[in-house]
Amino acid sequence: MAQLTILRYPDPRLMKPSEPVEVFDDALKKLVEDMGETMYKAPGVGLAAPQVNVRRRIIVVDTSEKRDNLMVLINPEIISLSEERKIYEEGCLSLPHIYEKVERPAQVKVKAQDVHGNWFELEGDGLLAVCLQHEIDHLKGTVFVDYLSPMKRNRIKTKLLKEERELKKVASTKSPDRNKKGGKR
Ligand code: GNR
Ligand code: NI
Repeated sequence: MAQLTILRYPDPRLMKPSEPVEVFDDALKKLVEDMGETMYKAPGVGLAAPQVNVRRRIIVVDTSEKRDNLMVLINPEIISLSEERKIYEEGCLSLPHIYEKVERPAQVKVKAQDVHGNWFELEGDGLLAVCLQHEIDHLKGTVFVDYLSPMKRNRIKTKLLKEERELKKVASTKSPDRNKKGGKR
């Protein structure tokens, strides 16, 4: 088991579409396990492979109260969306501490493959419906802030980039390697 590094918005790798999974092997099972561990540790209710720098159509979701119901969806596709819509305050592990209201269909039906390649269907409402749509968006390269106004999105982008610069500064002054290769002090 291993924890994976989660990419932060606006990393361009989060904006690229993912490719379908074609081989259902042990490497896929290992990746899915590591994604589950990464999601629980974060903690989050979902995680998409592109968030951990893997451009494949793989998501993991657990919206259960006890956090004991890991769902794995490979090559997920939305089959139907309800007319009814709901507004939900969304967050994303790739945009730490950013929460904004997003309106989406309230119910969703999805088909996906399990780790063995067997197809199944899943229906969700409430947080599960939000989460499934949010994760499947990641596979298209879409992040929830793409639904906000350009002004709001830019404010968020600037804030996260500034935070990232601060994080890098702290990391470089704490690193024991800072004297090597002319690293900044
Ligand atoms: O952990 C998460 N919480 C969440 C809350 C409201 C709407 C969507 C989500 S998904 C998010 C984890 C994540 O970033 N998945 O891509
Ligand atoms: Ni997300």
